[in-house]
Amino acid sequence: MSLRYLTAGETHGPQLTAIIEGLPSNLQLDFEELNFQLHRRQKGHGRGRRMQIEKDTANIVGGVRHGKTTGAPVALIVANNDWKHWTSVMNIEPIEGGDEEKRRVHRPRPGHADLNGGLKYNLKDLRNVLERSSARETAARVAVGAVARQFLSAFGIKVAGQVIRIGEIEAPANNLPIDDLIRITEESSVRVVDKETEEKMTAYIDEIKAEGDSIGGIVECIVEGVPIGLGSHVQYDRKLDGRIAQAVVSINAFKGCEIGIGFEAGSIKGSQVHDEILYTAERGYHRASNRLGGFEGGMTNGEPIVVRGVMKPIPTLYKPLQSVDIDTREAFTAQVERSDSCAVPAASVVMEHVVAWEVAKAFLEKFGGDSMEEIRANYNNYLAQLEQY
Ligand code: EPS
Repeated sequence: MSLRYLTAGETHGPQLTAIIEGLPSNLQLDFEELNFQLHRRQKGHGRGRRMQIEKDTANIVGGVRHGKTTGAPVALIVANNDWKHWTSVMNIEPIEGGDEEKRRVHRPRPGHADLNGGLKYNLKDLRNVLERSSARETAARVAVGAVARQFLSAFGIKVAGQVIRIGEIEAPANNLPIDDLIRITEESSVRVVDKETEEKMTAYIDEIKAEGDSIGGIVECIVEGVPIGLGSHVQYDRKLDGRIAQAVVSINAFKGCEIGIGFEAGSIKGSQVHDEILYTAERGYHRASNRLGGFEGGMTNGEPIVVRGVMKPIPTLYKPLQSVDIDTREAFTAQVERSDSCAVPAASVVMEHVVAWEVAKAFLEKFGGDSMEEIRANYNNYLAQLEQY
């Protein structure tokens, strides 16, 4: 059985819940580190008032004893502090005199799941759609990914993220060692390395917010220390780059994904794209460059995985867009609602975690075992095999 997870929960419901299955036993968990990752997702210039209400922590309620996984499913919950303001509207059981009808949503917001979800699930209260489609769910995905990240870390695999673009402002390229990248971006309110870019981006986000608008951007995730041969060329759904692309595009508001130089590969010559193969006794087989972002044939080639994702601007706008009321079928312009003007820095953290999850899953498929010790033995055996090759 391969690694899998499910999440449940609404943005204004009591909590988010996740169950992870397929983790080995004897993985030592660092709870502080888990909550640190959740905290990272809440930060970033451009976040709205909701993040002042929430203080996300992962509460593990199954599958772990005295800090170590047992091999049983790991269940975890992230409470919604905002729930206390929504108990009447969001009550699980029917209640007399509840606010459900009063707060019924019948005006679908362009760019959200509202209308499609209402039509598809035959729901006349669009709150039933928006509550689940909210990006609040990414808190659960980060919690799950943070567990995967700790698993990867036990094998020396590191994950970093950075913001590449917010609207018109692009960050200059850098080639920092991964530890420096992690440290420096953590100090930035927009998760960039360059200070001047940070200032430009924050001023730009403020401008967008003052206009009542929102802005998207591009984020990059790098995974270093990955062995050669995760994923496989033999079947479409075993290609790890394809699985990463699915995971990235499934993040709320993401519209695209690039591996390595991505779309640029369509406009330059083959000789300028492919990474030449080198061999030294010290490093074994490796590449002269990493334009293909660590993948050939759907398998890792030992170079760092480099993935980019593009996030559209958040569709909840203070500047209303035209839509149609589902009660009257008449046109209206959407009312003002609480929103983030830019969540790109937070999305960068989410992307790190969904990518970490896919890499951990592929790692377990290749070196799978029921305990960390068994996996480590399999892994070491494979590394010895590579050395002999
Ligand atoms: C979101 C709308 C806002 C965001 C929310 C995602 O929440 P609310 O509707 O309560 O104002 O704050 O993000 C989070 C709660 C979070 O944890 O990231 C949406 O509609 O997607």
